[in-house]
Amino acid sequence: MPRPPSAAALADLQAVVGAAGCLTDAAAVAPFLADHRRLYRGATPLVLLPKNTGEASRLLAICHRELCAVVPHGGNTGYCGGATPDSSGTQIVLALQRMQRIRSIDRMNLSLIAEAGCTLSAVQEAAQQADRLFPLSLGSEGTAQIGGVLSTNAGGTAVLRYGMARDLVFGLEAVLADGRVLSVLKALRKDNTGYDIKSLLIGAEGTLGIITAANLKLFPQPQDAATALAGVDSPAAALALLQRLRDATGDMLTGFELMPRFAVEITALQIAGVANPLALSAAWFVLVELAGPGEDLNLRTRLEATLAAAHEAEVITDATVAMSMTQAEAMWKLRESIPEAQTRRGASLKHDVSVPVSLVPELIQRGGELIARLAPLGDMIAYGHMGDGNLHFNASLKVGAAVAEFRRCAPVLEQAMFDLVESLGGSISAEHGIGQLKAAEFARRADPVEIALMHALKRTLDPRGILNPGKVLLSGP
Ligand code: 2HG
Ligand code: ZN
Repeated sequence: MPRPPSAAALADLQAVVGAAGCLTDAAAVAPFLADHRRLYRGATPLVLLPKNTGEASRLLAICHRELCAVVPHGGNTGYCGGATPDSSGTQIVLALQRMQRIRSIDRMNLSLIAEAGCTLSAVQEAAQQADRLFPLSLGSEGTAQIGGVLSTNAGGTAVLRYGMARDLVFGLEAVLADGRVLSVLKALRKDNTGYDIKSLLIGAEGTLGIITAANLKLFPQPQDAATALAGVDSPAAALALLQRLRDATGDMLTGFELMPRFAVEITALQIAGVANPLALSAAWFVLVELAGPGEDLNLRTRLEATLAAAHEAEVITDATVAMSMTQAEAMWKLRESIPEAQTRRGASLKHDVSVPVSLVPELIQRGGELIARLAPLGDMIAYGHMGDGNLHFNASLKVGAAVAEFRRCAPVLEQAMFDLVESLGGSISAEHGIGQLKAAEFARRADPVEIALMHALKRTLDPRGILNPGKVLLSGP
């Protein structure tokens, strides 16, 4: 069991990184103590900022020897409190933000080695400069760091075509609980040797080791892209549109994002510069993106033809196809600003869930009924990555309604929502992970054998339970 760090242990840790590598001043430490959604507030004696893997390794060796708990910290854009220390004031924060080198890019092999503190945008830009694509894309990509993105196995808006973070990794470098450095950074498309250890660390939210660098998969830059906003009457119609687009465009379909009219309205109202597509008078909107080599037919023509046929068949009510990059960017800005608009509008209850794609309409129907019944002070705002079967099934407090009363509905609504999702064969956490937010529900609902195996792995990789205690697994090793 971890214990409060002694003054001598703190001094040893500070000596490894020097004055430039640690923060103790209250104002400097404050940003590391609250999570992005302001659900949690913790305390720490020290924030450590190692500048390389060697320093991170020495820090972990000390923490292991001294039984100090360590909370790894990236860009702090997570939704589940995974990077926030507890309130005991004994957990050390280890932030990777100074490790932001792109170590190498291999255009021929389509690979790039980035350190954990690189922002996702920095990785995308480095790939782009080499005329390659790193496809993972999130609203918070300017702030999210690659170490956190991999530790949480982040998803985002291009999963449909390219997969989640775990699918985009050749190899990893990580510091283990005792300070040993695991270095499996090879960029091989085929390497069929032994257990897939790197995949265990991805998505483990820093509970099995701390990712310090990764060798990432790149792709050729698409030569052509097309973006459109389509209006549909119902989620079932959106599903029919998805089917048509898949049939007509195969894996050129890179994005399929569903937004209710209400989400579009509040975003156009709250966020400056967001294009208002409300000339389309639909109940639901779908943001569609195609990308690919565009050899025979340009993709915009192909998208227009598919949408025209869908309109003819009364699957969609209307559509706008972006005629320029600026218009396409405006459509994405609308979609990606929804979380920010929700925050500005007031309190919200959020559920990041997934079901088989074919069941999304049923999820929306039944989930909407749950919100109306169990959280009547909220408006349903279910939106997101419909192509992946992943919706952010949220409720936003109605204007002028009582926030405390609304928040009191959260536990009952969450139980009902998770029961519904499970009855549909879905997941209670599609892309945001477990962190501390869902650790109890995960422990309660997961297959007991799976939980036992996770504890066995935790005992092996972190026998003293110093790595991110209380996250993912409710109790220690
Ligand atoms: C998104 O897809 C994020 O925009 C945020 O995952 C989801 O606000 C949310 O619930
Ligand atoms: Zn999302």
